[in-house]
Amino acid sequence: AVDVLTFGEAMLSLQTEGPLGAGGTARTTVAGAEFNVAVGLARLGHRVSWAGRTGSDEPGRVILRTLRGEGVETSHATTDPQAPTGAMLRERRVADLARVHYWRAGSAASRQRPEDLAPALEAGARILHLTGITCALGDGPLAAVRSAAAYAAEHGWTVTLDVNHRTRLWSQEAAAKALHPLLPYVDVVIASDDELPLLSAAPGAAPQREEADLIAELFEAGIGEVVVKRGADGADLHHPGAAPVRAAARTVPVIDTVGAGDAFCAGYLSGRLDALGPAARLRRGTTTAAFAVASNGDWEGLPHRDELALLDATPGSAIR
Ligand code: KDG
Repeated sequence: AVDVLTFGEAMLSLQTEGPLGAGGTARTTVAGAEFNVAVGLARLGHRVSWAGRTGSDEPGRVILRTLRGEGVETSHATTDPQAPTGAMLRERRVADLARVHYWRAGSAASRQRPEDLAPALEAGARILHLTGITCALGDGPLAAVRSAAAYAAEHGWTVTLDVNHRTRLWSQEAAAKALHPLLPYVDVVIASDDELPLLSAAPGAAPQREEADLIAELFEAGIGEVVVKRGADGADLHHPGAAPVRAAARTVPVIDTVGAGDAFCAGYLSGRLDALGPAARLRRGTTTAAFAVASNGDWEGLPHRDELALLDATPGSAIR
């Protein structure tokens, strides 16, 4: 069995250096929240399996080759001969503001079905990592998330859910309707502060509610651990009946914030796998997030395990 099983849409990603309308060249790479988490965990030495669905095309081959090159297991990934691999364009509009365009309707990943995951689930894992993005891709992917979560919960795995709300994919109402029923299977919720209302039983009323009440509601629903991501303000960890544990974000030059949340997840899950205490796992999450923020691309700059202490070096220094 692997340490972590994850699945979701990985896409060909084109990234411009400036506004799309101004023309110019774009860099090609791979993006996708679960892809980013898988790479982050593999670099930290964990065994990860990515079981998403790609088209049988060149972007699909690039995704699988990149995952394999990073040491992620892809033996349970599936290909769909009838649909293309999804794509996205990340347009750097101004310095640290990116605009995203998607071509993912009808993509191979949007046609993922529960039965595609059977071999990956049978192979086993300690953690099943899910994100709300997969739930937004269509009825098949949502059913795949539900059945995988139910299987993992029944077999005693830890189920982690990063809400990862994407307003370009679905409305708050649709997200709340899909995500709330998953909670009985989930052990660890990871969300940014503004995403917590999406998990409430009464999402319409939730935006006005206090964060503490929303977290208490998650505990009542059986969630054992709530991790709140606060970007430049760090992250905090909540357990029922215990005082929250907080971690500041690490101060680094901001190059590109996209992917920071996924990088945080990879670091946090790595800390859990290593049985680190709450403060140390948050610290690993804020450290991996800082690597993502201080480098170009979602995952390219993520640290290998022996690089985790790199950010402790004096800024501007060269390691000789
Ligand atoms: O978290 C970074 C992701 O946003 C990116 O890799 C693409 O999965 C993606 C999405 O749906 O936006």
